[in-house]
Amino acid sequence: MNVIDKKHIDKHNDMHHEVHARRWNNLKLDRPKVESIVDKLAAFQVAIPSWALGTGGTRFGRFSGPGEPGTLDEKVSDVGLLHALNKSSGAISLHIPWDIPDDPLRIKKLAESLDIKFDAVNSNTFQDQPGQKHSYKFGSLQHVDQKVRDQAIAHNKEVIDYGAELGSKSLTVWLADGSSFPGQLNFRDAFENTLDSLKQVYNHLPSDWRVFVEYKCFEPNFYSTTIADWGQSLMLANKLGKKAFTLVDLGHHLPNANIEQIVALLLMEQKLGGFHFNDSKYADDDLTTGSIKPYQLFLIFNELVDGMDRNGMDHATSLGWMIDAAHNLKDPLVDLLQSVEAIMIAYAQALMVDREALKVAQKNNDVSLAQEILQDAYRTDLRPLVAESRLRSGAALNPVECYVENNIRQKLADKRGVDVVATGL
Ligand code: PSV
Ligand code: MN
Repeated sequence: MNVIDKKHIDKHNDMHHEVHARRWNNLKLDRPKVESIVDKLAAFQVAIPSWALGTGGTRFGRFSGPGEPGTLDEKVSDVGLLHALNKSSGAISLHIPWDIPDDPLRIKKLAESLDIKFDAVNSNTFQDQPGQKHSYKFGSLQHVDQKVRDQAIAHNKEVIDYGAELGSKSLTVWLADGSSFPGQLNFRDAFENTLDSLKQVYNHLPSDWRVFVEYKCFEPNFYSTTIADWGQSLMLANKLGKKAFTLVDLGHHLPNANIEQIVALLLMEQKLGGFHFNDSKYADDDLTTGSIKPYQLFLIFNELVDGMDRNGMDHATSLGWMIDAAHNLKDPLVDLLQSVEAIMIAYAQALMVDREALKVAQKNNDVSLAQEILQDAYRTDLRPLVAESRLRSGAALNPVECYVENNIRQKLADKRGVDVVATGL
């Protein structure tokens, strides 16, 4: 028996319909443009990372929650559950070897039955696995020893092969490689080794695949990271070729970095490939998207919409949209629903920006008016629009409320027990 099905969702929608209809009608009266945005929101899908379905830990400890998914089948089912509730989470992103599909056909079928696709596959050379021949303690694709590099290259190729069996179309490479002390590493050699290794991975990509090169300014290394920022990622992507792109993870920047500007320029270069959504106060905090800096999220979407439109890109399919978060305190499924909601709201607000008026204000150096235009979109409550789009897609008007009303976590705990710990960080 499914823990949630159509009849639960219909019941929830019936209960909340009257209030929703009033809010939606008022919004439509005030902002007729909203009707033209409904379908764009419905098409926009955000992939769920397989490693965010369990309770994440910090290096100080981990406090697991009840009913965590103990198998890949259960992880796919959890994403199916999210997708049933919001119809915006129709994809899962796997991390290998945390989620090796033992029987790809079975997993594929399960995913299809839940309307779930396989988004980017992620390699992991930031941890040693039991029985592994060479250690990644001093890096992987950058390593001074060719044997270690070869092992990491082979792993990335293997990840591509797993992904191909499931229907993925992209590989995301994030490297922990770097150094923690001055003098430990020759920067140039590390970069060149990484490039050389990535070239071999790139050559293994099927013709319709893309590789996303993720960057991160620090952590786990504290002095240098070999792919530390968008410049270094872009250099690699440019040298690798047309199937290589930069991936922006919102938590991977130094404090106050202007991420919206980075996004605008990467789109100008046609080199933005993927996105990892999360939020943070200090660094790579992996908090719920939109929970700390919702205005920044809106400004990023404002540039995304502007840049994708200028390039003639399809908003829903041209980039790999994904959440990359960890849930130490909240129920991971509720947290993911909240992240997707924040993403949808920011996207809707960006679609509401009066771009013609903004262009004129920019031409006239009318700084105040430019700000008014952006904030007019940002300060409009578009929650009824996002809910209406969900309603028309057959999802719940309020996914979090529907989840709570139906005691879903309790049902999962009854099925799976309270002691399972999901794989991940
Ligand atoms: C690294 O911090 C990262 O953002 C990369 O995307 C990893 O693949 C993911 O988190 C999970 O560790
Ligand atoms: Mn990431």
